[in-house]
Amino acid sequence: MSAVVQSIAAEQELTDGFNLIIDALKLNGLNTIYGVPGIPITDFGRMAQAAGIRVLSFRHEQNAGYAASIAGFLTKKPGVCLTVSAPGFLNGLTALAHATTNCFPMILISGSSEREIVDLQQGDYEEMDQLAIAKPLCKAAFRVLHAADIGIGVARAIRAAVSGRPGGVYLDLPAKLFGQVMDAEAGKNSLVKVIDAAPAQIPAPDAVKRALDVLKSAKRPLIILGKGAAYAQADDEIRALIEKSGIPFLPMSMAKGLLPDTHPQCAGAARSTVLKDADVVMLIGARLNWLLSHGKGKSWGDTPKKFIQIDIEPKEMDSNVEIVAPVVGDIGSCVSALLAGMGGNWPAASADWTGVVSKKREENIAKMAPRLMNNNSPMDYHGALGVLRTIVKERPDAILVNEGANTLDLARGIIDMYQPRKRIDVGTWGIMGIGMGYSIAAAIETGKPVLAIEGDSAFGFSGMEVETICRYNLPVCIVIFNNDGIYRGTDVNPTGGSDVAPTVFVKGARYDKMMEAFGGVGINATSPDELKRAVNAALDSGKPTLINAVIDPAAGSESGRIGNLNPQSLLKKK
Ligand code: ADP
Ligand code: TPW
Ligand code: MG
Repeated sequence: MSAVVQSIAAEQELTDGFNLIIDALKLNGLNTIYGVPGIPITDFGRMAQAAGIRVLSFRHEQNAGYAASIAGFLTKKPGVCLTVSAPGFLNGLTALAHATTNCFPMILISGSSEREIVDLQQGDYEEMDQLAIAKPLCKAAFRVLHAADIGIGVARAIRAAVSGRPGGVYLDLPAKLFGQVMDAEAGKNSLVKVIDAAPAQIPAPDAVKRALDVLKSAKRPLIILGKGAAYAQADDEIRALIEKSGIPFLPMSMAKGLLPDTHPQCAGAARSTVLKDADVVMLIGARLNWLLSHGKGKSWGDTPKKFIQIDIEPKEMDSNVEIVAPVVGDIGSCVSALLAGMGGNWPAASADWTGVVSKKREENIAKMAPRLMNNNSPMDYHGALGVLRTIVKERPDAILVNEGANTLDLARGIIDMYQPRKRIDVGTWGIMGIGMGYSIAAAIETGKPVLAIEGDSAFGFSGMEVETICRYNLPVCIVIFNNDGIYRGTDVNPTGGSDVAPTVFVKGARYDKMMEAFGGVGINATSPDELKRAVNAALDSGKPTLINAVIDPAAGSESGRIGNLNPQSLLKKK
């Protein structure tokens, strides 16, 4: 209780903004806050901690924001990020936009300066019209001016974040609100426990029938699972649909593990074949954006396709190509309705087609296998990822965080996942900087060990949070694929000048020493064998560990797997 409240408490039970916000969050099961303290939210953080909320302090708001965003993905509850005004708010805003883009529920709560001064632009401490700036970058934005409206404000933020297509919500709390006092009983009554925050959205029976008719007509069907399917937590229904239909499935990056990548119907290792040759494609919680080449062009081949799409967002339909069977609703309800409609004797996908897919898949896996077993030093990507692949197989409940270019693309292809929501990565934007925020939130929200596989450049975006990882003693093992730079460490400055090329970093950097600075374990690994020993030791001990994995600077390729998107390549194509 703040001093003001205590002094008046004798006559009348009072409460204040601080307590009402805390009570509103707790009432709705939001028990963790990721943030950075400062005016005007320092005391709020202290009081929240005192009231039993877990308040995790970061070194930069962007990382706290990414942590909140992935907490939302992992739990289906909005992750909460707390920042100070103007600069802190802006630092958190990238993560809020990221959450919205990726359809993760998140609430960014920022303290803000005095409205009267901000609106007259009179130059307050950290003055900024935050609400206006946040609006175009999130799903919804609200400001609370009166303590009596805190309950409603928090309720609206929660509903906006998790209902329908999930996304980021901004909640603006001006400094004055925190100290506002009101009658405790009235305050308690003003709080709202949100009932059924993300109501089921049942698909129309016609839409389900239409989808089943199209599916039945298919000769070479394919199911694509996206991270919306992972988010939905309808794991059993999705598995039943896939196994009952016998249709090959292709998991998008963060949908890997929804069914094991080793499942006989998994077409991950036959991606180009299934995209080219399928005649009916059912998308479940995946958008036809750049990650799927917009559903057209060379990678989709010449076979005419019919698309079925399951998504909670009706506006997603026909976004890139015609969707002949849109099924709008939440994935759990839609997949259950499809299963019910399939009845007892649904014809399994033709053995001709599934045979072609399995053959391709086995060929590709066999081709890759010897490269994964090399013990070269310095390591190449395949040698290093070969051992990490085995470690993940042996520890399927560990959470894998992954960012970089080559480090991302090759790890995604090589490391099989076995359980849902165990792979979290750069997402829809291909963003660098999620690494440490995601690792922290994954450890906090799930209690499972975390293995972060990071490009040396990617790591740099959030590297200071290794202190946070050590401070909270989290079971996070970071492996840095250190190839001395972005994509490769071998570029040279064409002018011969003393500046190195823009993609090149300090040669032979020892990132492991950063971890030692904060009391964590740091290890330099120069061969796959050393890497294997170090990762296993880290995951066994649960101690914060950073392994500097020395990778041949010449091993990678420009932009990893998406070099074709570089303007130079686009010019050449024309
Ligand atoms: P990926 O990158 O894995 O292909 P996307 O982020 O492009 O996946 O697509 C996720 C889709 O899932 C979004 O269009 C979103 O509207 C949808 N989605 C998210 N949650 C649900 C849900 N519970 N039910 C139905 N659709 C959902
Ligand atoms: C926020 C552009 C894409 S990948 C990458 C950058 C800078 C780093 C690649 O190097 P890394 O991996 O991590 O060492 P590797 O194995 O290939 O050497 N800023 C943001 N997001 C993106 N995507 C970039 C820049 C980029
Ligand atoms: Mg690199």
